[in-house]
Amino acid sequence: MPTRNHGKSGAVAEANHKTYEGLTRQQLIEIYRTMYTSRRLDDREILLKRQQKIFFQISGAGHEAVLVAAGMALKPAYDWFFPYYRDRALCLALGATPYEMLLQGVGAAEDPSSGGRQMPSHWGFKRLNVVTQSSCTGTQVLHAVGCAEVSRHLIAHPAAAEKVAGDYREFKDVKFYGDEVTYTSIGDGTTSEGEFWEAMNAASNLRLPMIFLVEDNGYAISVPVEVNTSGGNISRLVSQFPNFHFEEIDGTDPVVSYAAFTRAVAHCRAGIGPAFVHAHVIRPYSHSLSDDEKLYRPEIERQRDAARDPISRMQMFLIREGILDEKSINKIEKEVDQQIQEAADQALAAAPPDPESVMKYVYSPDLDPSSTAFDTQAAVSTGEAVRASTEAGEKKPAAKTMADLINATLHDEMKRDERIVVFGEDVADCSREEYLRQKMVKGKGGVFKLTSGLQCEFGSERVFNSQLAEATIVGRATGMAVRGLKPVVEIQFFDYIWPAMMQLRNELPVIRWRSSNAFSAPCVVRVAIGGYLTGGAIYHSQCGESIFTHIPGLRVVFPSNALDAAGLLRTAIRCDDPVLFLEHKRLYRESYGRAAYPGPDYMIPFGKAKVVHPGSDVTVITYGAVVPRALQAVHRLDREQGLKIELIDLRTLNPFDWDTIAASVSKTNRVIVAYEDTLSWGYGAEIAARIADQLFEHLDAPVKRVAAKDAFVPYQPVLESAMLPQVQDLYLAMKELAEY
Ligand SMILES: Cc1ncc(C[n+]2csc(CCOP(=O)(O)OP(=O)(O)O)c2C)c(N)n1
Ligand SMILES: [Mg+2]
Repeated sequence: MPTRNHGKSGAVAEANHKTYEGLTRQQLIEIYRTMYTSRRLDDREILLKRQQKIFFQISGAGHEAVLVAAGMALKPAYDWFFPYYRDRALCLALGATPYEMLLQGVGAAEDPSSGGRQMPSHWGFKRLNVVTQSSCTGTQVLHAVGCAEVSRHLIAHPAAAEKVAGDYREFKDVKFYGDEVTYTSIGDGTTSEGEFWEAMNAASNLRLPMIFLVEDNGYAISVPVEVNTSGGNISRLVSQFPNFHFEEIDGTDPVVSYAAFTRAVAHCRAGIGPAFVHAHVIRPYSHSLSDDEKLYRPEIERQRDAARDPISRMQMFLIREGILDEKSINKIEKEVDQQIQEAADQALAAAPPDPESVMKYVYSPDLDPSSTAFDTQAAVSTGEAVRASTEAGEKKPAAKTMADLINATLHDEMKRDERIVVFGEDVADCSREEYLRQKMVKGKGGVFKLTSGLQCEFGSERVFNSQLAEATIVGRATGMAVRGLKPVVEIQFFDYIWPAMMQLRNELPVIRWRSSNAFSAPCVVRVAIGGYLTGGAIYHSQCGESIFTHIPGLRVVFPSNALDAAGLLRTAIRCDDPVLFLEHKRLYRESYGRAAYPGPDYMIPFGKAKVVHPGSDVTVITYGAVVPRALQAVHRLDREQGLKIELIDLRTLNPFDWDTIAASVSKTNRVIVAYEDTLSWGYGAEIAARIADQLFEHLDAPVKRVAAKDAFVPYQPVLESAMLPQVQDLYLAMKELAEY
């Protein structure tokens, strides 16, 4: 532990050995050097922006002292960091260089944070464990929660850290020491985001080894702190969260900040719980170069801030304590300026990225889920085999529902891969384990029972109930996946996926691309989706898959039967990309599409459609719960009219199987795209547009869509039937198109 010494120095010899909250005189000089480097880098970037040599600037000015202190109290490449855009001085203290930072400013190919893809000050340094960040205020705190949980998991399951050939684990290093701490930071305004409160609640409840730093500069762009924070002080509002160590400090003083961080780190490393450091800082350079604070802050207030500028305060401190004189300060400053000049010259000469590279790293470059590696045979006879073996007089394997096979697949995959954790709302058998142990209850295992028995089999630290907070479910999963776990999480109803939308649009699928493949977050988000429930109504019947297929980087899967669900879920788990796995509630226990369990290695590659019914007159392209409905119509048309309709089940929506579509439409020359979601702007719009674009000369009739009406799914069954596409609608559309 560092010695504490608050007294004024006496004799010279004593002064030389004096420490300041454990910091030596040499360390204080280094702190000043780093603080000054941070400020001068901001100044240089501002100049470069004004010269139009870089394209954006946001500064860390005024925040340097607390950030250098944090960087010194924590360990790069050992602890984990989820910072925000003001954290330049933290990254410098951890070991990032001015040159690396300026590479991001110019958008160079060699920019280690993003390869020219992100604005400057969007930190990401893989070698230091500084994890890629977005521009969204507050999303990173939930990743930090997930990251902080990982050490605990790995202590209990060391095999989970091992590399295993043949799936995503081959490409996903897992580093852990056991007592590492996760750091995350946000501004005062960002404490108003729900994700901040969700993260505080999770960290507190789980006693996670993580530090929240709030860099309170009194403003969120032009909005003062009292507007964002009731009573104007965030420390007061969070003070009742259990298990926390709290610090409220003058963040313009590096010595005070270092002492606070040392105590916070000790609390976290000891495994007692999280820490909250509320640092009062200043913001001398407006919000960004696009902002002029004179429009909303009077001169007097700006002068008050200027008097607390950490750079000049630290200079005065060093002189007052006899650590440096003016001459030596000037010398340091000259050295730093020289270093920045050289770094800037070098960065400006750095090569830009190759325009051809822009599509790289949307998905894993290592593992393609549509490859033959994911095309495996069932170990036992399943659906199709049932009929053949029955004919041969063999014993018929039990036909299981989609719910059964998803459960069995989860079970086998958890057994195979200790990196898998399962969480969500109600997914555990019973959070109060003693009830299970004493056999007082049977256990729930999901509102649809899809995760039933998993907690009993694999333990409460691998299968658990999350808080009722969808952003937390996806955000935590993202943080875990960044560090190498494989979360398979559940969103209880598609209708309630929306609180997680920020995480699902701006974080999870973007991490690989925006970090130029330095980081990735392969995980699976299972979601119960769809209607036809008779009484499901507006908030238990939604579809909306096209909203997610519109997101690059996210695989989207939508099986229509039990066997496909098993094979596709296994591919989702073993692949190296984030996957949204949509499970139709109506199909969970449908008699259509039941099958025997295909064994623990059965996989279906993504992007391979299935021709459910061959035909030559019309092609129908669909997926999910419309498949069995369309099949009924197909059989009826065959019986009544002798029409041969080719029915294609897409099975996966991103990627989708264009080859099968093209081959079929080229043969039938007539095509319907059918889907359960609302008609306009739906998934079928893209398929129809591509057909019109690329298969125009093969068409003998207009491309048709059959879908739900453009409203909401109602409660009363007659209204529900009127809203969603029915067998009769499909029948009429097929007949009409065949006759066109
Ligand atoms: C979710 C989200 N909403 C709005 C913005 C636009 N925005 C960027 S920074 C900012 C203010 C942040 O203030 P604060 O949290 O106090 O941090 P500071 O910039 O003052 O350090 C806003 C509104 C954003 N980036 N993300
Ligand atoms: Mg602020």
